[in-house]
Parts: sequence; structure tokens; C-alpha cells
Amino acid sequence: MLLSFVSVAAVILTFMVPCEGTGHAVVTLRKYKNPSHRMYNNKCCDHRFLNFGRCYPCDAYFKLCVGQSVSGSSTRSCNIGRSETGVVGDRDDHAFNIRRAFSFNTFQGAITIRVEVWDKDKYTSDDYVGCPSITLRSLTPGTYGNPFQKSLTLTDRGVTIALDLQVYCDKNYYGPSCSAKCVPRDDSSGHYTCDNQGRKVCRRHWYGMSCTRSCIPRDDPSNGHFNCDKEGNKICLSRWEGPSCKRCVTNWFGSRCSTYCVAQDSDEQGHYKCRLVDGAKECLPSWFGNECRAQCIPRDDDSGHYSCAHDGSKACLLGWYGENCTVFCVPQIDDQLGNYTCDNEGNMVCWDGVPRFDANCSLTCLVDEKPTAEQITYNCTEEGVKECHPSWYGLECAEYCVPHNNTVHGHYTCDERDGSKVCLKGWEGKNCRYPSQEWVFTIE
Ligand SMILES: [Ca+2]
Ligand SMILES: [Ca+2]
Repeated sequence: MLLSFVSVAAVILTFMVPCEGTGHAVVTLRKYKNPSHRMYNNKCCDHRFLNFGRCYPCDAYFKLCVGQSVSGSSTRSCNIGRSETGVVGDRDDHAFNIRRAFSFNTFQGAITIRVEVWDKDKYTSDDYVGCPSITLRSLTPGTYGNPFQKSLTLTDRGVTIALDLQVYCDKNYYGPSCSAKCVPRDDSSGHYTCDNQGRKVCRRHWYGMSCTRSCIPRDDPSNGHFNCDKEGNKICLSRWEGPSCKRCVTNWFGSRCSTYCVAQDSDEQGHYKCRLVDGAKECLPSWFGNECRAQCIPRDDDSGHYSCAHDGSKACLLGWYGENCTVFCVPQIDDQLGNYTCDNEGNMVCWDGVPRFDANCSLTCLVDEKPTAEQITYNCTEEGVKECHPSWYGLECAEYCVPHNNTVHGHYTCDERDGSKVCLKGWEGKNCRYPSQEWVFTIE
């Protein structure tokens, strides 16, 4: 039986737990005055003795009633709440600080506060003194951090009540009816605070209805180059494009997209494409020069022997000279091949100090460098011609010959070409010492 009672009580208590309102009305009674000490019907609250004599002050206490109604109306209902105080004193002139807080769900727009004043009596039922009341017909609750508040003075005949009223939506509730819920957060479900209407106010760099979309203005190579619009869309900075604005718009190049370049293939504008990394002009094949207007095609045939220099000029291959690199010249230091270097046109130029004796500067006369003067058989003329000393003959001036016409040496002259002995007429033999047979026969 007891158990059953407890459980029923528990159920009742559960139902009676006031549901968490979305707002509060707080009434703080400040002052009460009733200088006439009389009630609504003009009768005295109390007498010193029974029911006659001058009025004695009331033993005042209050029944507070707070009700709400739609904006513009008033109500007698205490649908927000009611509360009763104890006796505040017996002088009918009091200052105090009696605070009562009431919660409500949806605020309707108007609030009515009625303060019933009662006189406590010891031996009879309490006397009703009066009921100062006030209705605020259009009220917008403040927020939890910034409540609506007003000091009010209520009167009913000679009774005056001063009170302070606060009305505010509970934490996280906003708006004229405190029904707009907004809970500031900063996690994957949202990144926002709330304004005083309960609207989400995205935190810095967050966008969208629930502020779940992030956008941070960037201007660097790894993140991109953009600002953010009000919806959190990336707005590429000037000359950038692409989803993250990492790509230069057409015809702009370089790490800052600051180099302008349009590919060309015409004699007027040049012949080049644009290098992706920095927008530098990159000449098409066979085109050279800063503007790629100089054409050059390497060759190595009868029409020329050259590669192409950076500016498109012909760069002759080794040994080739002349405007079209058609003149061949290779420096030589060789008795047979010559002794020369080459000038810019490919002309042979004899090495310094070597007399130019013929077309390829080859030497036809080497100075005779035999050890003694007697042994030297020739000298070289200014022109490089080898000049045999007297009695010496042959290419190397190595053949010795002196003409004779006597019995000791013989009878001969010398051949100018090779220094060989040429017998005089009538003589023969190695040294022309013997009369020739033909001559003998002729004599005889
Ligand atoms: Ca009384
Ligand atoms: Ca009394």
C-alpha cells in the first residue's frame, strides 16, 4: 500500500516537474505603500480595538500573479505563474527585495502582473486590500545576457506597489516568442555564434546555412590565390583560375601569373610558343632570336656546313668558314700539308716566322744545319729557294761535282740537275778518262 502510494507520488512528481521553459519573467517587489491603511472598500485593514477607532496599518502580504496573452491584449490568468509572500510588516510603507522568477514556454507578446495585497489577521480570515496591476501589451523579451527590464509602479486606489520586471529568453533561445533556438558551436556540425534574433552568425572563415563550409582567403602556391564571397565560394584573384585558383588564366604565366605571352607563328610577330613555367618565349624549331624571327636550319652539305647559334646566326662547323660556311680550312704544321692557320674567312695565313714559300706555306728549303761551314752545301734565298753552293747539285745539294779536262781527273762537265758527270766529246768511262772507241775509229 505504501509502495503504491510512493510510486504514484513519483509519477505525479514526474509530471509536475515544470518543463524547461524557453524564457523567464522575473518580478522583484521593491516597495509597498498604503498610507490610508484602508482596503478596496474603504474600510480599515485593522482597528486598534474591534471594528471602530482609527485605522491601524495592514499586516501586508502579497499574492503575485503573472500571466501572458497575445500582443495587444491583457489577461486575468496567471498562466505564467503565481507566488505568495509572507507578511512584509505592519506599517504600510516598506521597501524590500522580494524576487520571484517564473518560466514560460512560448512568449505571446503581452504580460500582465497583478499583485493582490492582503492583510493578515490573527483571529479572522485575512482581508483583501486591493490588487494593483499592470499590463505591458507589447513586449519583446531580451536575451539571456541582455534581458528586457523595466521598473514599474502599480496602483489601486491608495495602494502603491513598485517592482522591477525582467523578461528574457533562456540561454540559446531568441526572438519575440523565445522559440528560436540557436546554440553556438564550433565543430563539424557547424561553426557559428548567434545574434539576438537567434540567427546563426558564422564564425570567421565559415560560410553556409550551418556554417559548415570553410573558406579562407589565400594567396600562396600551395593553397591557391583567392578571396571568399558571402557564400564561401572561392573568388579567384585577378589572372588566376581553376577550382583552387592555382592556374593562370589564358596567356598569363609565371609563379605570379604576371608574365603575358601569346604564342605566335607569323613573320610579323615571330615564331614561338610560351614556356608554361614562366611565360618565356620558346622558339619553334628552326627559329631563333629573342623574338624568334631569325630562321636557321643546320646543314652539313655542299650548301653549307653549320649549326645555328642562339641568335639564329650560322655557326660554322670545325674547319668551315665564310658566310655560308663553304670555305674549308684546317690549320697545319706539316712539311707536306703546309704551315698555316686560318683567318675568319677561311684564308690560309702562314704561321708567324715561317716564310710563305708557296700556296700552303710549305717549306721548300730547310736551313742547312750541318756542324761546320765546310760541310754546308747550300743556303736558302729570301724566297725560300734552296740554292746549292758551287759544285753541289741535286735536290738536297748533296752531289759534288767540279768540271775537269785533264788526265788526272778526267774530261767532263757537271749536269746542272743532279751533279752527275757529263763526259766531254771523245771521252768515256766512269770518270771520262778513256778515249771513246767511236772517236778512235773516227780518227783512224
Ligand atoms: Ca484586518
Ligand atoms: Ca491585520
